[in-house]
Amino acid sequence: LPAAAQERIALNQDGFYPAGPKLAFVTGHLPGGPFYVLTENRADTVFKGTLGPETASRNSSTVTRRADFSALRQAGRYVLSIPGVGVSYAFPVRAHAMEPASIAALKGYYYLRSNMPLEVAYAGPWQRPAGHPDTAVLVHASAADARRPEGTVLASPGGWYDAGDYNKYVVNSGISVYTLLAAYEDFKPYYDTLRTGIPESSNHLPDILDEALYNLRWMLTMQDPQDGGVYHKLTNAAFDGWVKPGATTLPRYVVQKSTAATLDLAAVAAQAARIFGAFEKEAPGLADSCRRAAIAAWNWAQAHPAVLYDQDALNKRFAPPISTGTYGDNHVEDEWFWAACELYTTTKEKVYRQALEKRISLPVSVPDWGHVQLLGYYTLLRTGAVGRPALKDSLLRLADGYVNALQHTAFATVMGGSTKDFVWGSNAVAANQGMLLLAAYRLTHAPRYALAALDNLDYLLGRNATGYCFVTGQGSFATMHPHHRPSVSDGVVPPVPGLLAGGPNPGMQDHVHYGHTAPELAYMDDAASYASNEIAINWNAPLVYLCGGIEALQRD
Ligand code: 9MR
Repeated sequence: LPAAAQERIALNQDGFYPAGPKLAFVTGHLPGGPFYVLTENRADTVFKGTLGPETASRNSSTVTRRADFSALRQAGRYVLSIPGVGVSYAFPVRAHAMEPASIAALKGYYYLRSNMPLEVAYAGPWQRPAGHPDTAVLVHASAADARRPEGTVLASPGGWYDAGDYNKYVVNSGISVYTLLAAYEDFKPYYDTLRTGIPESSNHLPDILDEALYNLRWMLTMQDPQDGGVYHKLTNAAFDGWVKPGATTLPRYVVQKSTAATLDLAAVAAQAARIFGAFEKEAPGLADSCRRAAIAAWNWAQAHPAVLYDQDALNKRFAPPISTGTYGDNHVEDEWFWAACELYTTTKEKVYRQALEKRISLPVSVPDWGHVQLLGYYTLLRTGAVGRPALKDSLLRLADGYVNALQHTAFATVMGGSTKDFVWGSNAVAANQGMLLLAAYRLTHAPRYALAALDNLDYLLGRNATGYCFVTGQGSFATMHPHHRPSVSDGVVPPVPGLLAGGPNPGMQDHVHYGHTAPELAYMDDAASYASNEIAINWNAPLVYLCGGIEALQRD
């Protein structure tokens, strides 16, 4: 059958839980009528249903009809057959259906590690030598001070590459590490035994903590030990070409310290101090170092409450000019709030309580690297450090708004309820909505929230207007050409696995011709499309949370 028929039947290509909901959506005008679920060899029809009414999407001219086969509970491998359209990709119904994605998404970070060789035993065909060592990084003119003048050589090794490029950014690391650590805090029994096949899998720390630690240790090196301030990023002056990790020997710089980077480090270091306190034997002294780093960062921020990272302004004053990712955030009240929440939760000190109280009524929204208010809410609600019904109320209000809108969308997902969802990195919007919905579920145990979270995971794994599974190496029809330098330069046909593509983005800032301009279709599986097909640490993190959280809840 032509691929087109398969792509018209949009469903979670990784499959379904036996007792869970099972929805597929067929796109394009159809008269309606029956649909069938057949065994993969097509010998038996195991389910017959009727397509739902035609629904128009708000985000493109796509129309859909729903095929609901939730009543099929028998484990197996199946295809969906729709007369007049064709047959879907084969998919399983099985226990632990989201486990492969859960493991792959977490393992995705291993492949982003910058300064260690990826060995064949762990990396398979994606093995490679170590990338950028970052043992001799220069202090950029924008970061120079009397103690560390321009050109001072620092060591800042380790950490993940941010995305498809080879730079390392503290702001983006903040939300990414938080989200992995939050997954651990929220689903501890699940992660205590989850192994992803990394070099540390045989040690006594859960793999998710080993992975988060790989980046956290790097973040700590970005802090000036003298004053507690944190450099905004470690970067080339300009992006590398399509080269292998570490192949270029261009100078690397740490640039100006910023309040956002410093508060982000304060937040995750405080969070880590809490978590690693339970692992004193496995990671001696770590909790204590993290706690001290967090407090020092906070104190620097107190003295520099709004030092923003403005790359254009910086380039007018300093050389060489820096043209890599900015993560410039010109509103840091939410970073203040989040850092205060983490520090208060960990230390119980009054100053942090006062700082968070001052900002507790700021608006909340689904998090991204520049909007972190809700991360503080998650922490306060998880730990009960501040007992305030209003926190729970506003989180639930946000979640209810989503759940109520869901039934009217063409793919019955929270994602796409608003055209505004389709930004650069829209797939992370879907994943972060899922994380919020799981938080709502954990607070209420109302199934509608967990089900809506699973709907969004279905979206990411194929139940969307493009028909793509957006996680490399998962599903049947997944992203193959991410904007990811290692994947492009390694000579291996399949891309590095477990990475979430950015997703539909009608902004199309890369000026690539996508073939579609409508919000939910503005996606191009082409390495040139950095605005729709890059990968990034802050996009994978909520995917890890969502897959792991759903798997964990299935087992409860
Ligand atoms: O994820 C970032 C997105 O929110 C911004 O709109 C975009 C443009 O500034 O940058 C994205 O982040 C990129 C970063 O700047 C550099 N590394 C790759 C990131 C993902 O595209």
